[in-house]
Amino acid sequence: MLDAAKAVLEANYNGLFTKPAPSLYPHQWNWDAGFIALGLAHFDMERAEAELRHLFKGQWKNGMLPHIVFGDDPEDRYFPGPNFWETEGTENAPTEFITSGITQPPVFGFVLLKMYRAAKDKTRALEFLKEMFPKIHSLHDYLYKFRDPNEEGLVYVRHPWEPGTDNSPTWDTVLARLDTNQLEIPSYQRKDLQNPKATAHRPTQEDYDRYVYLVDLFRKNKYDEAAIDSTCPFKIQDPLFNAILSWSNESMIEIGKILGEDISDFVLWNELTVHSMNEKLWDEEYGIYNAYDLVADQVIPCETNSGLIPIIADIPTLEQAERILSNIEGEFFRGTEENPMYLCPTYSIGCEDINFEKYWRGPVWINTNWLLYQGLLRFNMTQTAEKIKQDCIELLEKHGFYEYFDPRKNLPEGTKAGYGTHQFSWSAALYIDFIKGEQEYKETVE
Ligand code: 9WN
Repeated sequence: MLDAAKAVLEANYNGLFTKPAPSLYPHQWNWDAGFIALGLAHFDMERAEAELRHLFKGQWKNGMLPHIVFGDDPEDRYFPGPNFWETEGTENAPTEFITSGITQPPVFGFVLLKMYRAAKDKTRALEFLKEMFPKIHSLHDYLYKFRDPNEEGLVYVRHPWEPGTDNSPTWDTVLARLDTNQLEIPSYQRKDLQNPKATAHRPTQEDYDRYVYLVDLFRKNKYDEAAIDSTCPFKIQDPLFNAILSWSNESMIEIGKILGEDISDFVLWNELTVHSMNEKLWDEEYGIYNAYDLVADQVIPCETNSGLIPIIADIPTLEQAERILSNIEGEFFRGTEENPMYLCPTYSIGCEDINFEKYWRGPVWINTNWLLYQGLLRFNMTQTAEKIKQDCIELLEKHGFYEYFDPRKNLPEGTKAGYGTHQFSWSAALYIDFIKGEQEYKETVE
C-alpha cells in the first residue's frame, strides 16, 4: 500500500508539481500542495521542498497565496481555467505564472515544521526554513491585514472555495441570499461532470452559478482589496480556516526560535486569534466552534467537522477539548451501534439534510481526519486519535485512494464507497504520513 501511495504521487507529478488528481484537477492547488509535501517528505525531501517552492512562485505581491497556480494543460480540463480569472496584469498578481485570485487554508507553517522534523539532513532543512520564513510571514500578514476588518484576529473567507470545503452546509444561508434568478452570471461551462456519477457527488448547478458570480465580482473589481471588501456578499469567519492559521502561527513561532528570527508578529496575531475563537466562535451549548457571517453580523451554527478541528491548535482549554471529544465520539459523528460511521463524517448525521455521498455534505475526507488526528494527539486523546487513523487506513486499503468516502460502516459488503476522483494525491500523501509520520518524527527528534 505504501508503494501504491508513492505511485499515485509519482503518476500525478508533471515534472514541476504534483497535481491533486490525474485529470479532474490538472493544476497546482494550494493546501493540496501542503498535504502532498508532508507525504513526500518521508521519501523525497527534495521534491517536497520543490512542491512548496513552486506554489510560492505564485504568491502575490501583497502576500496572498492563490488557491490555484495554473500549469500547462493542453486539454484544458478544468473550469475555471487560467483565462477566466483575469488576474493577469492586475496590481498584485505575479508575472511568472497565471493564478486564481482567491486563497485557501494557510497550512504552510505546520507543514514546514513537520518537514523540518522529518528531515535527516538538518543543515539543508535549515536552509529551507530560512527560505520559507519570510514568504509565510507575508501570507499571514496579508490575511491579518486584509481579511480581518474588525482587527479581532479572525480572518474571513470570501468564496466557498477558500476554506477548501466548497459546498459545506455552513455556507448555505449566506449563499441563499444570492438569488441566481436576479444575478448577472457570465456564461460558463463546467468540466467536472465527465464521470456519470459526478452529478450526484459534486456541487449543484446553483452552487456553481454562485461560485462564478463571486469570481466575476472579484475580477470586475480587478482584485482590489478595498473594493472587494466593501462589495463582497460572502464574508465568513470559518473555524477550520482560523484554526489552521493558528496552528501555523504556533509553528512559525517555533521555527522563528530555531532561526533566531523576530517572532513578535506571530505571537501577537496568535494571541488575538485564540482569544476571539473562544470569545466569538465557541458554542458552549453544543461544544463546537461556529462560523460567523460578517455581512449579516450573526453566528452560523456549524454542525460540521470544521467546528471540531480547532482542537489542532492551542485554542480550546482541556475542558473544551473534552467537549469536542464527546462530540466526535457521540451519536452525531460516530453514529450508533445500529448505524455506525467511519470517523469523521464532514456533517453531523443528526442533520436531516446530511448526504452521505455528496462532497463536503457528509462524506469522510482524509485531510480533515488527519487534522482531527493531530488535534486529538495534542490533547493525549490517543484512543480516539487511533480510531480515526485506523478508519482512514481501512477506507483507503478497502477502496483505494479516492477523494472522499461514504461514512456508513454497515453498507452491504462490496458496495463501492469511494467517491470523486481516484488516485487523489492528498489521500495517498496522508496515508504515507499516517503510516510513517509520528514514528519518524520521534526518531529524528531523538
Ligand atoms: C475548487 C483540489 C481541490 C481541493 C478542495 C476541493 C476541490 C475544487 C473543485 O478540489 O475544490 O478549488 O473544483 O471542486 O474541495 O478542497 O483543494 O483537490
